[in-house]
This record gives sequence, C-alpha cells and structure tokens, in this order.
Amino acid sequence: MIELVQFPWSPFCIVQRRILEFAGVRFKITNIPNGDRSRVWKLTKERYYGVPVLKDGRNVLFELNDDTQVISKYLDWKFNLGLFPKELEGVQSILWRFIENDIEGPCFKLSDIHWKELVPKADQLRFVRHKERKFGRGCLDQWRAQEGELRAQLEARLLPFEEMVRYRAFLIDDRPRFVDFDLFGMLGDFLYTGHYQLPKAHTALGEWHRRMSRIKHTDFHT
Ligand SMILES: N[C@@H](CCC(=O)N[C@@H](CS)C(=O)NCC(=O)O)C(=O)O
Repeated sequence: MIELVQFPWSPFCIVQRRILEFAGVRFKITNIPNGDRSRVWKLTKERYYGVPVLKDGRNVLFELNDDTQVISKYLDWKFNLGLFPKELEGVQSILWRFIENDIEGPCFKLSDIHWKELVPKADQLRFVRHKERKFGRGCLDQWRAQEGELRAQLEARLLPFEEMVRYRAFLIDDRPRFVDFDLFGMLGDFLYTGHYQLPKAHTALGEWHRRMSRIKHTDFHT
C-alpha cells in the first residue's frame, strides 16, 4: 500500500494527501514529529530529511529541489489523473512558484503562530529551535505581532485566484489541475489550526475550496 510520510499541517503534505484522496486509492499515513526526521532519512537512504515522502513498494519519492513536483507527477502518471497536461505545463510552472512562495509564506506563518496548540509537547523545543535557526530569534513572536498584516497580505495575494475561479470551476480549466491541489494545500495549512477562515470577500474562492474538498477523480472524464 502507498505510504505518505508527513506531519498533518504541512502545506506540501496536504497537497499530496488531497491528490491521493482525489485518486480514490487506499493509502497509509505515517506522521512523524517535525523535529525527528529519522524515518525519512532512513527511507531515502540518507538523501532527504524533508516531508512529504511517498513510499510505493520499492519506489521512494521525494522532491529534488524547491521547483520539482516529483511526487505529484508520479501520482498523476500512476493513476492517470490529468493533473499535468502538456499544454498547461508552462502556466502551471509559473503559478505553482507563486503559490509555493507568495501564498505559502503568510499561510505557514499564520499557522505557526499557534505552534503551542499544534506541536506536541515533546517536539516543542526542537520546533522552536528549527524555526529560529531558519527565520531568526523570536520569529514566532514577531509573526504573532504581525498577524493582522499577514492576514491582509494573504487576502490581497489571493485576489488573482478569486478572479480566476469567478469564471470557471477551477483555476485554469474546467477540471482540477495540479495548481488547484497546490493552492488547496497551502490554504490547508492556514486553515489547519481552526483560528482562521478564508477571506469572506473572496466568495468564489470559498466555493472553489468547498469543491476542492470533496471532488474525486471519478467525477471527471479522463
Ligand atoms: N518543495 C518541497 C517543499 C517541502 C517542504 O518545504 N517541506 C517542509 C515541511 S512543510 C520540510 O520538511 N522542510 C525541511 C525541514 O523542515 O527541515 C515539496 O513540495 O515537497
């Protein structure tokens, strides 16, 4: 059975989880602590410490750099999901960079503000150290102080997506493509703590999000 190694609020893990649910296949989730990547290290033969990692029999999939979509492309190929049609590759490549940088930024910070609720006690020291090593001392308090600004930033950055789904059911087509799952994953991190909702002004995006939460591959012709 396919195994997804993850932690539950990771935006990039939510992307893969939703793609697997969309595909309608049975899969197993293995949650690891943010601060202990030993399972990933072992699975990848000491080549990777990030999540997500996907294990499918003898195949172990993980990203090669920030701009690859190895796992999604593998699932797309294996289950023929139609997520990466060639004629949309260019526009998807531009969009996913924006989604994974400009949208992911405020989303993960707003989620991390609530780290004490999110991270199990045993992992909290490693979590704070990991964040501060990467983003500087006091970053979590800083993000809490910037909460209003971060929310406004996210709302403004989501406007182009609202404009896209006002005229069609999904971002760039009349069926979900990879970028829909990618945006869904980043927003999944933002929504994970239960402290936030999608900006009310973005009504079409709210509808899109409800659609994205329940669609299955079998709802669409291949
Ligand atoms: N582009 C990668 C990004 C993955 C990523 O940034 N994962 C984070 C968790 S959300 C991680 O494990 N980073 C390495 C670390 O925290 O040391 C992907 O799509 O999988």
